[in-house]
Amino acid sequence: MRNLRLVLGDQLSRAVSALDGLDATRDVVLMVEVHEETTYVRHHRQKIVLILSAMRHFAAMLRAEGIPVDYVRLNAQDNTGSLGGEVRRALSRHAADRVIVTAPGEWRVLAMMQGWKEALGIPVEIREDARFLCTQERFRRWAQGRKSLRMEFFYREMRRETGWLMHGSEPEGGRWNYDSDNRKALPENLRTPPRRRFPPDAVTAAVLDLVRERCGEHFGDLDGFGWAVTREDALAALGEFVDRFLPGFGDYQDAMRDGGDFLFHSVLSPYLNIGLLAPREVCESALDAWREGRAPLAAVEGFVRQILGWREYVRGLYWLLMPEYADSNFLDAQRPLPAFYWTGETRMRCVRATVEATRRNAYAHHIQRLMITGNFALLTGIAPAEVEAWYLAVYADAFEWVELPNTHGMALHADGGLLGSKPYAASGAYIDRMSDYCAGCAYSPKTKLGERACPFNFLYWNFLMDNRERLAANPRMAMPYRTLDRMSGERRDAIRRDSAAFLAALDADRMV
Ligand code: FAD
Ligand code: DLZ
Ligand code: SF4
Repeated sequence: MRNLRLVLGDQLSRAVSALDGLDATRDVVLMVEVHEETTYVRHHRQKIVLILSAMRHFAAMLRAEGIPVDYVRLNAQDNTGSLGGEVRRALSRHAADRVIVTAPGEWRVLAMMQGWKEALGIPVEIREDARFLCTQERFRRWAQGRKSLRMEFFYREMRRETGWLMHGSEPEGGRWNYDSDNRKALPENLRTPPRRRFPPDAVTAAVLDLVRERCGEHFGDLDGFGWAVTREDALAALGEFVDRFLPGFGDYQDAMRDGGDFLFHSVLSPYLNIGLLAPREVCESALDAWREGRAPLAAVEGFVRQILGWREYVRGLYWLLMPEYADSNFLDAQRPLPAFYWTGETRMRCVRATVEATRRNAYAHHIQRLMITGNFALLTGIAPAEVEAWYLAVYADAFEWVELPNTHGMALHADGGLLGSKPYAASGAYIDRMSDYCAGCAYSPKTKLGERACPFNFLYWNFLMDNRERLAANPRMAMPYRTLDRMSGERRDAIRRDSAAFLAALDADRMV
């Protein structure tokens, strides 16, 4: 039997299930660069370069092992531009008896693949993606019959199952979660060492030219492209993170600084998500650092929780709840996405800095995504689908299985609280405490009303007023509603007035 084995641009792992049992004397691996995948959202140009260059390097690595690879480039003559079209064309070249794929990371692509069997008239085997620490079946079992699907409970089960940071049946150090130690603001004089970049080789240089030529309309700088595009370099990035940044990871996990693009974060998500690194080896590197006394428990627990907890949990939820999940709109948010999400042209320094960092790097760290661009979209009622398309496009690590639950659930509360027990809504005081943005802003975080007032201040209370019926019964919202109710009617009117003026300016595309 001759198998055509399709490997997608985010499946670049030698251990991917589509390659299990491969017979190099008969089988062919198919990899295709297609217009459809580069444009279903207008991805950041660095994301496209990262994926296409990593695909080309991965194909070269397989060939060096003696595996036949049929690789179709984006600008190849006759490229049909779609995954389905290219599989069909490849079948006519290779007379295969069966197509083997690993399940993709997006519902959209899975639905497409499920139609191939009939469309191509040949068996199509869709294998489970085994690159995760929790199988879909295991997650379903955990979720079944539970009233609350909170991450923290899932995480504890995963800790017990892996034995990571466990002392018998108890968590190491006596606590499951060290988050309360992880909320420090950055001391002003603390400098983070610069991040290693990986200069483009000839393969990446060719892809950079291709993307410059074909994706001129897409968002994002290409100058200074420095992502690792091979497993070897991704491992070097992991080593650098564990040695130099992991010890500070916990303390400053929620901090933000203008120009501090990466701080103590790992910047490993693109490598994890496209297959250059495996979650197990990343966690084990961090655990080794703790065992050897090179990183404190709070930092390592915080880091492992992001991968063993959050990453596995959002993936489990995505496949449990899709496709209906994407359609919910609990807060009935309908506003279009403001143009400054693309241009950065706003007087709000925190938003401008986050958009500019995103444009420079195809990366922003979690708190920028959640508490700046996410929080602003939540408070101003931007339509979930528009916000989600933006996040899916602009980040190098964005694939729907991980982007959607984070945006739809965590940032926008569009799922009504399945993922987070309350909306992550915050006023300027929070941003001021966790960042240096406010010092250089046209607005003042200390001013609550009027022209100089930080928009997050009045928009926060306006959001609570607008959504009282939906949120007031939530026990975790009781305190803010009590504070709101203690305000004078005059003050509430003034909040309404300033918010209406701000939102009108936003809708009219005036500078805010
Ligand atoms: P670190 O802070 O160093 O964390 C370590 C690793 O933990 C990350 O590499 C990542 O693999 C994992 N992780 C951390 N937080 C999460 C989380 N909430 N969900 C899943 N995995 C997590 N992450 C993506 O990988 N792709 C996305 O498209 C994406 N979209 C997001 C959208 C919004 C609105 C928000 C609030 C978060 C989103 N995240 C997404 C989660 C998180 O912001 C990124 O994983 C993180 O910023 C990646 O940077 P890092 O590798 O430096 O992470
Ligand atoms: C994101 C992306 C891009 C930009 N280009 C390609 C491509 O040309 N070929 C490919 O196989 N995959 C690409 N990808 C990744 C896919 O979009 C991804 O596999 C699906 O979204 C499923 O997660
Ligand atoms: Fe952002 Fe408000 Fe601070 Fe300006 S004052 S940086 S808008 S939080």
